[in-house]
Amino acid sequence: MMVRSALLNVMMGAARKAARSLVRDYGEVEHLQVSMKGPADFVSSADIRCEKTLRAELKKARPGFGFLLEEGGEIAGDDKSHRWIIDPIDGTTNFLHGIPNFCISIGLERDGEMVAGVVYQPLGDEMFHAEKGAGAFLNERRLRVSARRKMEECVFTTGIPFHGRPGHQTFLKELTAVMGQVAGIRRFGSAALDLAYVAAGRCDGYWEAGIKPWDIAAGIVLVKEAGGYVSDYDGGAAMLETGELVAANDHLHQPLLKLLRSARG
Ligand code: LIP
Repeated sequence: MMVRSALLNVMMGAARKAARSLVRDYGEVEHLQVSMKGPADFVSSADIRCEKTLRAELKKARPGFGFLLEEGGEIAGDDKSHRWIIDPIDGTTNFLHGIPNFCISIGLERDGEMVAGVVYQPLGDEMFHAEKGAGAFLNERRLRVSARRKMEECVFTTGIPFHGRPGHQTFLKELTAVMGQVAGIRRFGSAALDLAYVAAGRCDGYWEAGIKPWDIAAGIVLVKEAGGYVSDYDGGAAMLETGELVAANDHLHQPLLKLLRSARG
């Protein structure tokens, strides 16, 4: 019988509550107020509403914890050890185009280490959750990363830079280096769900550069607690700082890292 900590219950409760308005907004996406944060970088009234609910629920449960919010920015708390890292809608471009691949992502950082993560895909009611030392789960089912060892049997996910984003040429070199070695590459449009799918063994690995801490904070805990490896492009642990991340099982992590490094020269 799986016993969930009070902390995870708080995080999952906040995600479910915020998802109610999110699913409603998704049904009326064409009527949403949308503004641009930068080239092809959207924020909608749905992002703001969802983030407000998450913040209120988590503040009520843990008043002293700080926040790093995609829309609201950094908010210091009295408790300097704990910080929520939140993306109200990861996959915003999908959401605004009516593409049903988006989620709520809540990560908890303790003294600089990610220790708990929730990624909730509301349309499919898929609640991915993990806590340091307690394993990773999809709803009630325990998760393990895939056991595949051969690149040619693997499906990897990644993020493709777009209008206004840097790194197009570097990404094309990475893609060229990887695509000839594997069974498939997918671009789903949500880093948090990409990491959840690696934790669930649906995909065998994921890599991306130019991502934000709130896109990956929760997913890092999911992959680690499902027995996978996560690093930055140098093989270190500075994913949140560098915005570069490579995740896979222990057979594939180093070979994928090597391919990316050879491509980047
Ligand atoms: C998205 C990430 C995705 C990345 C997109 C964007 P958002 O986050 O999840 O992996 O490729 O450029 O950053 O903007 O939907 O929260």
